[in-house]
Amino acid sequence: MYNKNSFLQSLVDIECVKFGDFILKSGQQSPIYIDLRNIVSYPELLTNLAFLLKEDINTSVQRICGVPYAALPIATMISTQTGLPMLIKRKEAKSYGTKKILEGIHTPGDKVVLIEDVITSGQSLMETIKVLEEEGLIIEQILVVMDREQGGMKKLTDLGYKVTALFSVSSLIDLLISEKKINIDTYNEVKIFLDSNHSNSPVPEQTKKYFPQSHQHPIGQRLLNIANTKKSNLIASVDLTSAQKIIKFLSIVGDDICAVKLHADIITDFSENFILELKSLSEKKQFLIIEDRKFADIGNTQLLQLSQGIYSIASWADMVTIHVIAGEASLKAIQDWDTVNKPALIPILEMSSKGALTDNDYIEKCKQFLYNYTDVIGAVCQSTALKTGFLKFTPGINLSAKEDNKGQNYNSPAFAIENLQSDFLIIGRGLYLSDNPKKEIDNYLSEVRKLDFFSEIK
Ligand code: S5P
Repeated sequence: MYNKNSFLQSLVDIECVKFGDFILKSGQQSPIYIDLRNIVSYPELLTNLAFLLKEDINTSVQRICGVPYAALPIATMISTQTGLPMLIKRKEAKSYGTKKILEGIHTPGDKVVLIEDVITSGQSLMETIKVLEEEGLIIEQILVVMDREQGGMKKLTDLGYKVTALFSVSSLIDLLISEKKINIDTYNEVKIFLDSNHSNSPVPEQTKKYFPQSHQHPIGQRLLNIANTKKSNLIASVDLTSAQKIIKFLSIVGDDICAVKLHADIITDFSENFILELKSLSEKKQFLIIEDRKFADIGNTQLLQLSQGIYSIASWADMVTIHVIAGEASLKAIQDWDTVNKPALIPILEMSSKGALTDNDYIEKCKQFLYNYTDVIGAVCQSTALKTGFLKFTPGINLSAKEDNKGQNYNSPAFAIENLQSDFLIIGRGLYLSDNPKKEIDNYLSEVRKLDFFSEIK
């Protein structure tokens, strides 16, 4: 009854979607025009749309809010169908009375689903998000009716929001050509228009992801071998502060992880003895060691931080993280360092936390030189795509939490592998705070193994 395809076709019938030569609000010329506002004149269609959208709403959501104005009637309809209380964001605050900008009952911490009709750059959504977040509300998910595929989805995903679209312009024209509702010339014109606007590359296609098999760097290759043998791409981020507790935790989960990630500087009783024990356990249980030092300094200082001081990182870590904020020369200094004990480098390209400053511009600048350095085996990132042969490490992974109360954002293992195309999943509190880490790591592993991630040779 509520069918996506017939809904799309109706949009053309009622001229919410038109083909021709149009000038968009941005001044840009476009062969396709999309304006869903007229849906309000077709109550049955509006009911259908609400039905299609509500299917995707998470059970954790407590409030619903539409981006003004076009999505207000859609949100209202969903609210009445689901019983989810609604919030209305005004375009501007009232100049009298309460001066409220957000109407409806809410308390800080409430989880909200945002509804938007058409997403282009994501600007209107960002304005609504800002108001809601300033009120202490949590944007649990964002549902969009139509993605114009002009960068908005990617922008929001990069910022850590969970955003999904019911339709994209590509899926719309694919359907219309197959139903012979548009001709091949119109189809091609829209395709060309979309391609030329894809510079902001949308969220990666949900192509099936397989775990990589080979790597140019010996440490990268060892990591892949361990992961392939264990069928585990899990990296335990053990942010515990006691050496003894770290060792105890690793003796429990060591068989099921391919690497451990540490912050040596938070260990209150860090010692040479701890490193000896850690090394011996890593050999016995077969996992590698990452020191999450996140260097961010000039080349000379970084070399000192790697080789000297109480941590003497280069003498025990297989891999180390590094921000390349100081520029290419800081990376080159490590690459040029001629020593036997040199950890492989994992630059931080994109951070998982809310409001991270690692925007597209920064990431692209880093990518311009990263790939030239053989010590670099991959990068820490979220939605950013990496060149083939570079390993993608993704933190902010948790099976149950969506965020912490300090800015961290979480995705599930399946989402990271399928949507972010991650190779390795970094899990911290989701594991080490668990009452039963052995059982919990099995839960993570079974979600990963369900995906057939390790079953095929690429
Ligand atoms: O963007 C990042 C990069 C890193 S390395 N976001 C992160 O959370 N991390 C690290 O991953 C962070 O320092 C912590 O050690 C771990 C995530 O821990 P969790 O407890 O939030 O899972």
